[in-house]
Amino acid sequence: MKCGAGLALVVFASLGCAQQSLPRCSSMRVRRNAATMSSQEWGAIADVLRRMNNDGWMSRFGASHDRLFSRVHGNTCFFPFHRRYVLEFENIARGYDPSFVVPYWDATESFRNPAGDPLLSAGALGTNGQGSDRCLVNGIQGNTQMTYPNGHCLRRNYNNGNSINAWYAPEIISSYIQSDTSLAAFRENIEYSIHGAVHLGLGGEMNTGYAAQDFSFMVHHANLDRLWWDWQNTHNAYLMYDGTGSNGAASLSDTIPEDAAVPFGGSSVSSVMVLGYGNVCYTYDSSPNPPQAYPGAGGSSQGRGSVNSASPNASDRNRESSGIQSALNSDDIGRFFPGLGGGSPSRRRRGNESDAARCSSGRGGPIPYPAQLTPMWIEMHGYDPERVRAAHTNACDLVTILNNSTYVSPY
Ligand SMILES: *[C@@H]1O[C@H](CO)[C@@H](O)[C@H](O)[C@H]1NC(C)=O
Ligand SMILES: *[C@@H]1O[C@H](CO)[C@@H](O)[C@H](O)[C@H]1NC(C)=O
Ligand SMILES: *[C@@H]1O[C@H](CO)[C@@H](O)[C@H](O)[C@H]1NC(C)=O
Ligand SMILES: *[C@@H]1O[C@H](CO)[C@@H](O)[C@H](O)[C@H]1NC(C)=O
Ligand SMILES: [Cu+2]
Repeated sequence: MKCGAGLALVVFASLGCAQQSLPRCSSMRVRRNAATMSSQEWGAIADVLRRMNNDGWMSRFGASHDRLFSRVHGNTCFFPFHRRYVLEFENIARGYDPSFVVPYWDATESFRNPAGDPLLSAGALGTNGQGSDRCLVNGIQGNTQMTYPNGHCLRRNYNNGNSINAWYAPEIISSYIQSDTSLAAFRENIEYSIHGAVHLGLGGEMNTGYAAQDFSFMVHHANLDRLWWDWQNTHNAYLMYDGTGSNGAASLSDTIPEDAAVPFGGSSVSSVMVLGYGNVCYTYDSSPNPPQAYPGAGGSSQGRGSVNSASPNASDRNRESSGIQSALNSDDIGRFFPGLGGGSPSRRRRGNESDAARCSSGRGGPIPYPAQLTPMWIEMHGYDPERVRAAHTNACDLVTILNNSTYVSPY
């Protein structure tokens, strides 16, 4: 309807709706893998967070996420909202320290034993909460008092005592990146898998609508944003925005929901679709650089980046891809890893593709079956339980197939 109207720089798409072309950023900051950060760098982040909290920013981010909750989860706006939201946090933090950049947390790497993730240590995001209130007592936000929605210590409460139930293996996320051909499908798979698993695994503050008060939220969502960017590159689908948005059928001209506590200035979804353009001046250390020119609407089916995998580590990516190519039959590769082309029929091994019983048992083989979202989490987000169950079964099918093959995970 109003897309592109009145703007000088417009490129007309074949479907009749004008797309605004945005200028390329003159400089771009680089979001790094949080696993590579030094203790000095974590210390600098701790300093910014303390000052932002004193100035009320952590509460404002917590409150705005809480109040926008039902509009920005469970629909395709999940991705553009959180891209804009983390960017706003980063922009404000840079007012305190011009070198501040939100790092990303590749939470797949510690999927077997998340509580052992180096980021969940006293030198980084902190360990499990302590005492009956589960107060976070160490790490960059240790012993912090929050004011939203009322006075409390910043909390963390692992979902399995002092351990955390298994997260999603990198191979599962790689499968989503390769096999999902619509953003709507990719959103469901990501939001119902690694997104929920990390929130639920950490618990405490991360298991509330104001989760953003825990900096874990920012590094987690920066990672989900990286995965979206990798998906966009893999499919050359920078401007794909389909399915249901925050207010009916998704449209690039939709305004991203915002709250007065953290205003976005009326940003449209289209303004955040392409990294490196307009006001979205950052990239990821392990992802392809932004395209040389602003992408046209529609794109092509030919991906420009050979991303295909969730891992930021190039050598792990290669071992994953070649291992899958030699261990899975071509039907399974076609279903789960179409980006890897045809498999080798001589190594054919049939997996049990509907092993729902083993899946829900929580047990796992070489790659553990990922934990399910809890009924409370599903209800809190207003998800359709049937869609959540279907996504989990699909992930379990893949785990069963990988387990019942010669594939050895590099992770
Ligand atoms: C990638 O992972 C391998 C182990 O799989 C490790 O030896 C190497 O140092 C990693 N590279 C980077 C850049 O982290
Ligand atoms: C494992 O693969 C073999 C063939 O290699 C097949 O006969 C068997 O049914 C599979 N088992 C499961 C549990 O999928
Ligand atoms: C697949 O798994 C189901 C559930 O565990 C089981 O009933 C069925 O026999 C299995 N099929 C094959 C071919 O292994
Ligand atoms: C993993 O697959 C192997 C081979 O099919 C099977 O023997 C084993 O029971 C599986 N493990 C689990 C925990 O599913
Ligand atoms: Cu959120």
